[in-house]
Amino acid sequence: MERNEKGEETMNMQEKLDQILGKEISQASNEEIYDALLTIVQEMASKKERTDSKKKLYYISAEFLIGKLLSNNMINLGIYKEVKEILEKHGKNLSEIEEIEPEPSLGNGGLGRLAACFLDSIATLGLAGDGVGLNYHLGLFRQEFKNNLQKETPNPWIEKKSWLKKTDIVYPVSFRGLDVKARMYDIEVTGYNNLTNKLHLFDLDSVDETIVEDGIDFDKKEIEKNLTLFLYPDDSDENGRLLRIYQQYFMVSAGAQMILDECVAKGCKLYDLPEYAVIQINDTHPTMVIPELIRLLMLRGMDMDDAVKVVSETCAYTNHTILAEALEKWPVAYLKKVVPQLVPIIEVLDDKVRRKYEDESVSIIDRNDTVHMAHIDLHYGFSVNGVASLHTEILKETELNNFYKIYPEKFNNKTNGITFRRWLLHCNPALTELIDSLIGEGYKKDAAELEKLLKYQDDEKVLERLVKIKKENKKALCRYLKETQDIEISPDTIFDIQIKRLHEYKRQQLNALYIIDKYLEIKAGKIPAAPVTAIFGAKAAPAYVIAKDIIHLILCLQEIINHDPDVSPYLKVVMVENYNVTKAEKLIPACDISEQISLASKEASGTGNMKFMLNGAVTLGTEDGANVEIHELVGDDNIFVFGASSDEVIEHYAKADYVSKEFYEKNPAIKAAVDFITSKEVLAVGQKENLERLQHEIISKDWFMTLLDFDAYKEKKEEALEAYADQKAWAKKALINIAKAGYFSSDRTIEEYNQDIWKL
Ligand code: F58
Repeated sequence: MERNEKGEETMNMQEKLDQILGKEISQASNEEIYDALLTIVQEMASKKERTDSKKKLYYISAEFLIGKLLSNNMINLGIYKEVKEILEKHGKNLSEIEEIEPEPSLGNGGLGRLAACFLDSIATLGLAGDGVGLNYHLGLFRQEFKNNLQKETPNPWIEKKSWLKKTDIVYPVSFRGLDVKARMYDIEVTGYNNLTNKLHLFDLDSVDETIVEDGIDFDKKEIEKNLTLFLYPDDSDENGRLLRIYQQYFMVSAGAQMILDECVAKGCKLYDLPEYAVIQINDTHPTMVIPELIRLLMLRGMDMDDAVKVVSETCAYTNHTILAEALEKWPVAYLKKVVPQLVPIIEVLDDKVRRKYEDESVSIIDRNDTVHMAHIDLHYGFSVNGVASLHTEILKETELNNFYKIYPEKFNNKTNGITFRRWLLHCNPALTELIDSLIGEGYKKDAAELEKLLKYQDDEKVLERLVKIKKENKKALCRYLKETQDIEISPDTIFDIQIKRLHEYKRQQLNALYIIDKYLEIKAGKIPAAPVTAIFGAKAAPAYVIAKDIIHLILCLQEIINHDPDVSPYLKVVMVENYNVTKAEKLIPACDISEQISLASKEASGTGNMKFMLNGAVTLGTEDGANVEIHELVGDDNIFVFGASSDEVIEHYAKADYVSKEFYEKNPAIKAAVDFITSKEVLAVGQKENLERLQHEIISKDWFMTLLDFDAYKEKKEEALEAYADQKAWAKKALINIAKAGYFSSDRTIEEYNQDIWKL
């Protein structure tokens, strides 16, 4: 026994583990040890629970892509090393125990992962801020590959013993003709050496997983049984779209009631709500919180004008996209079917706008009786931010220019960030150790200190160690891919990685066309100097046909190329199945070239680009999103930039003068690559319908201008591959990237949110 500051006897870690296990660690199974650690961590985290300060942030989001929690929580609680050593002493391996934890399936992509990084930084900075979201039982779908196609299956992740804590807190939520109860579950969010915040996830007791059959199909009308089954249920039919409104309203109504309760308990008189709460609306999915809060305040006796004012001073909005199709719009008729109580409020909000501004384009309800959700946020929130400099500029100057002219003071930029606890300390312990040994540990709290590494940029020993660490991480990835997908790749090849949601604007198809071009060259006898392994990871939205066709093409290329003895020594293709946070943690530390090749102007920020940089990969990218800021930080010599600029792209759209067919017809390499999509080689392993559809799309439409950038991409990629040959020069680039990554710590981002928006 040890003694604490008060002189009381306390158990040390080993004793705690022994006690919970009721047996020797060496005699316990990995599952038992995982359960015991979960108990210990939860107990420690609860003891660090924050007592609320007057003002608190509520980060409302449809997604929280939190990843596995055990190791991260242990790192943040400062017990990771100790536990690892105790386990090792008893013949147990922490990474095997980590495998047991299911990854919570509560997110889709960058938006959800950003929310998770933010929760970590908010807690780490000691700010009072909780997350509010939904507890999806089957999460986003699980991706499986069959016959070179993506198949979706449910992704159940909630086990008997988990990080979720069921609470007794329940709020009534009413839909048209249906009253339900929202139960709150909590996940504790540990800060690094700091107190614990909470992620509140609402759920419905009556949800029934057994109604799901045949992949991810279920009766979309059985709201009581399906409400929190899936994140982003298929919205290609009306019932699917209505279900999304049910989900959104369920989340914001329960969230709003919780916020009001918490504030009132602290003495808030409702008129002073902005002094007690600030609500950050993560994209438009939680936008209904604005009319819902107005409604709730009116129910509590406030008149509408006051309620509008109070809510407008409480809510702030983050925009994550300029893609028009991603900006949510709901027909008034749908809202009437699900949440008729909000319709009169939204109509008044629209009316107020119309009285003030003649410009039809800023109205909330348009001529087709459709509600533009972002417009509610823009008029009735006090802040709107983009997520990277370029993105915010485009919002101001182009996409939301009409709003910017009305409310210039509301617009601000918050360049995204990532938590270094997960994306360096946890996922790359070897690199962390090297950095610790060179510059100390101060960078863990103040990421800007990473710049101290710059003084080692010509230190051969340091550069050699960097190369060695990368090689070991690549070997670990090779073992993992062999175990999980029976794929064999060599750590002696260049690992070129593109992992992100599958979307045409992100242009995985550009990478695929490059691979085809390379394949054809090798077949024609042009042997490349350096062998490359092209690695992809991506899920396509189940109803997004072309995205699924692109996955199909990549899987076909994987089968053809990896089995071709002429080509596979120089080129291999890997499509990682069911890409998620856990897989990202293994892929990113092993990467040499980070593919960030979206069509300029379309990627709001990107955050994978930052994770790769921090782990010593060099970016091959367009001047898009946060790539622009990476470029500015590392300088021309330490990034490979190509392609049309965002101004050029925006001009092409304005003039509608991009014709992909001209590129296809005039450029023989492009023609050969595009033709290959329906060649006999590919048709032998693929589906004609899918491949022809994709090919036709590229030749006749190519909305995201893949062919426009093909030559520039190929040239830059060759340059990068050649540069890799000089290992010392490459390691220097890697080191400079790591040293300059400090700016992208989400601690910096959160400090900015707090200073400019939340003011906690
Ligand atoms: C992402 N958005 C942006 N949306 O694409 C990325 O550039 C940015 O770095 C990130 O947000 C964080 O700001 C994103 O992940 C989605 O997943 C949508 C959710 C709703 C359905 C359509 C996709």
